[in-house]
Formats: sequence, C-alpha cells, structure tokens
Amino acid sequence: MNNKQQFNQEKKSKWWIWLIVIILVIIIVLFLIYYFYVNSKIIESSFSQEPNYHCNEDYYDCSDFSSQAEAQKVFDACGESNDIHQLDKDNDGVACEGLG
Ligand SMILES: [Ca+2]
Ligand SMILES: [Ca+2]
Repeated sequence: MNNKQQFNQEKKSKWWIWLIVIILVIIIVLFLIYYFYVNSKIIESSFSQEPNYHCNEDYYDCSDFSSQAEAQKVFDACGESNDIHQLDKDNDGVACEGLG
C-alpha cells in the first residue's frame, strides 16, 4: 500500500465517521424538536385548559346555568358550530340569552 492509497483509505474511513456524526446530529435535532413540541403542548394545555365540559352529548340546558356568561362559556368551549346542547336555538352565537 503506497502513501496515496493509505491517504484514500483514511479519507474513506473518515467519510463514514462524518456520515455517522451527521445522522446522529439529525436524530438529536429531531428528538429535541419533538421534545420541545411535546413540552409546549403540555405547557399550553396546562395554561389554557378549559374545565372539562361534556361536549359529545346533549348534556346541558339553559336551566342548568345561573347566568348567561356561564352558558356562553360552555357554548364556546364545545364549539359554536356544533351546538350539541341546543343552547343557541336561534343560531346568533349568543347562548341562553333568556338568562340575562
Ligand atoms: Ca340541551
Ligand atoms: Ca342565541
């Protein structure tokens, strides 16, 4: 093996090392992105989590609330377009206006 071959051999082995390093860096970066994404989701949900309302069945009626604001909170939390509790029968976006 002459010097040139030896040099090429070293270059080749270094190329593999760099490839492994790059792959590891990509894996670490992806892991960090995922980690921060999950963490931000947890922080977001712990700060802005609404009380758990029943939103998948007709569970509330206007008579269940003592104020319009309370009814509105449930109406907004469950999604205006999906007025499952029939709190806004006239579809004007204001729930239980009769409560005042
Ligand atoms: Ca109802
Ligand atoms: Ca209404």
